[in-house]
Amino acid sequence: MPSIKKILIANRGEIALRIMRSARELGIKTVAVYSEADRNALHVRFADEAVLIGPPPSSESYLRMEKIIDAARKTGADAIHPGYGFLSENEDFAKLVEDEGLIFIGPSAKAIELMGSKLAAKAAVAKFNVPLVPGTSEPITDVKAAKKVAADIGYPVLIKASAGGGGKGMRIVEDEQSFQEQMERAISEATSAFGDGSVFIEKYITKPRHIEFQIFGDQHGNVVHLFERECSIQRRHQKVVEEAPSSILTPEKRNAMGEAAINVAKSCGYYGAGTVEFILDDQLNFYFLEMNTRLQVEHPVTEEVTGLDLVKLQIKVAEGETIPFKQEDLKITGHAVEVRVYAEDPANNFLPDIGTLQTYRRPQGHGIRVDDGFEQGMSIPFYYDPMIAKLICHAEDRAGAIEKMIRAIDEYEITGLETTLGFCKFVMQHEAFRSGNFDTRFVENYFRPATLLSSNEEEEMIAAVLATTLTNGNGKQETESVSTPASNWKKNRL
Ligand code: MV4
Repeated sequence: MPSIKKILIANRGEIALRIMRSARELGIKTVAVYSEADRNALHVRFADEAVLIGPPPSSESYLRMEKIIDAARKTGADAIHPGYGFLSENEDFAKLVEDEGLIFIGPSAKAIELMGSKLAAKAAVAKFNVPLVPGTSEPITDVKAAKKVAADIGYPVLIKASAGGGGKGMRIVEDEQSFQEQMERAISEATSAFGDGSVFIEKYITKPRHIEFQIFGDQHGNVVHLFERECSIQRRHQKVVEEAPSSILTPEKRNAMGEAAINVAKSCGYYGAGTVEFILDDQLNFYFLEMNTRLQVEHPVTEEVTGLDLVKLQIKVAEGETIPFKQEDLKITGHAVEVRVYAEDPANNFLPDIGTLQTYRRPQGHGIRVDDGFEQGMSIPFYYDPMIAKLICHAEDRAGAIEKMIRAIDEYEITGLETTLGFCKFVMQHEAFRSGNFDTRFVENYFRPATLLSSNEEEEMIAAVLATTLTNGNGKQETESVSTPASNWKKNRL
């Protein structure tokens, strides 16, 4: 069994720190790579060694495979952890790492490649009796044949790009009249975005819940699941709130979905950490959507409810060890909620608000975890994802975790830039979220930018509404349409 002595972390920010911490606890040395924009970044300071790999744009640094391999060679690293994003789901990179005689801390290049194609993934999991959304299992090319399939499934249908994922390259088709146009657009978009114009059709599930299972495989064919995370609160395919467990799964449904998730992993000989994404319809039928072949941003909620360190587990199975527990040894303890804190302005269409963290004070106390990569005085570089931190709360039950989250958000002090903290608090206080009665349309259904206005801004807005009412002579309509967000905001006062 090869034992890893030095890991190069091919990433930056909070996840690079997260990985280095676990490596250090295992007595493993760490190597950071960094761009010119990250010279003073915490992941560089935290690592035992650091190698500059290029200019700020990720296309010239964190995405440069050969520079990263060079850095590993130079420092004598024997393994590479890709984190999430960047090269984490690039099968060519995984292959390059292995060809170099290094350990890729992740699945095989083959598994990454297979799951990267939605159609290939569907074909593989179908053989393992994993439920799929009704639709085509082959790429569609002929409009007439495709229309027939759509009519059989029943409108609305969704056209998806095989090479897409995470919501990229999807088109809803409401009726047969618009089918041809939408199909042509989907193919042309897929061709230019992914270099692969293969598209397929699925029944459109209109109010889905997004529930994903954390799975783990070792290199000896063992696969377990570490239960689910619910990630239905999203904004434009960007997750906002994640929790474990889901508030709608019964133990029976959890077992059935967990078993299906394990079968997805088995269908591609998976090892390492992976996530199997399902959607649930309003009857709680579940369908496999896609598999993410990496450690996910939201992995901490699973760590909190299982007590496991997923990064340590990743390192152990990468070294060839067997998973050190059985499925029946695992249980869910309490409830964990995570919110993502972004340097974005919710009042201004979530525009990135890069700048300096003039004040930066983390919340503290029982059951609170903050995974971040910044300190007071640092600025958020404009080149990368504007996530400042992940705030995770763990309590005995869901209500307790939500109350703790509200307390933690109130205690979190960030000045110098706009953040999504207030927006996260809005979600925590919303009746639909608290009751568990929500779906992936939560944000579009309930959130209006004016919801988060400060009281000063609210007064200005009321004044503006009054002015409109007085001047246009058609006050009723105007007043109603403009005043709704403001009165909404009162109920959810920060
Ligand atoms: C769907 C769907 C409804 N019906 N597929 C979005 C991300 C990608 N993983 C797949 N997605 C969806 N696929 C069918 N057949 C709705 C979505 C979807 C969604 C899924 C999970 C979480 C949030 C979402 C937001 C919009 C659409």
